[in-house]
Formats: sequence, C-alpha cells, structure tokens
Amino acid sequence: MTEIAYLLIGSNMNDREEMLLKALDAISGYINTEEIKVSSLYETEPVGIGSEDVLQDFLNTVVAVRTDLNPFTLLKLIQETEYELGRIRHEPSHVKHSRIIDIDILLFGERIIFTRNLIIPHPELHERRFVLEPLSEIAGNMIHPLFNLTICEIKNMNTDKHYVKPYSSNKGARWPLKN
Ligand code: PH2
Ligand code: MG
Ligand code: MG
Repeated sequence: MTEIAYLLIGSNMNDREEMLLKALDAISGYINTEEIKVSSLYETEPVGIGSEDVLQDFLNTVVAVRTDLNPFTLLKLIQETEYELGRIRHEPSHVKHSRIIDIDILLFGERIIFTRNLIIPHPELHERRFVLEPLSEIAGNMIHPLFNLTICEIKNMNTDKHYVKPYSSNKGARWPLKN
C-alpha cells in the first residue's frame, strides 16, 4: 500500500536553497519521484531560536511524496539524509539552534502516531505559519486527522505573527520536481 507523506524542509545556514535542493534530491532517491509535489519556496522568520544563534531567515518548502515505506523507515532515511548534508544534533535536543537542514514528517496519510521518536501529525504543524502556508498550497483540502479541519481552515484560524514571505528561486532551472 502506498500513502502520501508531507514533509517540511527547512534551512537557515549556508546556501539555503542549495541545501533544500540537496535534500529533495536525496529524498527522491528513496521514494517514487513521479509522485512528488513541491510547494513554492518561502522565506520565514525563525521561530523559537535564540537570537544570538540566528544567522539568516529560514527557507522552507513542503513536499508531498507517495511512498510504500512505513513512517519509521522513512524517518530513519530522512535522519540519515540530514546527517549526510551536515546536520549537527545539539544536546539537549529541545533547545533549538540554527540548522543547515531539517526535514520533518508533517503528515503520513491519515495516520496518528505517538511514540518517543516520532509524532504524527507533527505536534507543531497547526501552530506555525511557516508550515501552514506551504502546506496549504499543496494540500489545502486535506483533513488534519486530529482536528477534523482542513489545512486551509487551520491556517485561517492560526494567529502566528512571524512573517512568511514568498521567495523567488535563484536556481529555478534546478527545481525540476516542481509539479
Ligand atoms: N524550524 C524549527 C524552529 N524554528 N523557524 C522557521 N521559520 N522555519 C523552520 O523550519 C523552523 C523554525 C525547528 O525545526
Ligand atoms: Mg523542525
Ligand atoms: Mg526536525
């Protein structure tokens, strides 16, 4: 059985767009690339990261992938990709730092998963404009399995004031996956 997983990709270090492209490239190596959908790019105000640690705004995008992997296998592959692209994990993990690459599973079909290492739907999905804007672009009518509201409805109720701005790619030709 295949299901559609929605992934948030973010970077606020180095060449952010290059990092997102590299992440997409790696992800397309373990899922069916013909079934990939990518939102536009957004430049977003960092949320919850100590100001002394903030180098740049984030670039964020959301991708939809059809996969027959199970969520835990996908998580493992994603984490390997993060390491390969230079992600350093800080301790303790709840303190948020700038990041060269971050790939989070937002939704996985209609599944609800609550484990130590993986929570789906992503527990902060509904709180963050930097998730809801790109996600609603490609999955606005999708129902959030816990709230029973569409992503668009959740976005319209959201009060997160951090800015989320459209971002024009400067590597346009290298976004081959775009719909
Ligand atoms: N990710 C975080 C913390 N803060 N802020 C923005 N704008 N975009 C992110 O992807 C982001 C963040 C933790 O992963
Ligand atoms: Mg994250
Ligand atoms: Mg993460």
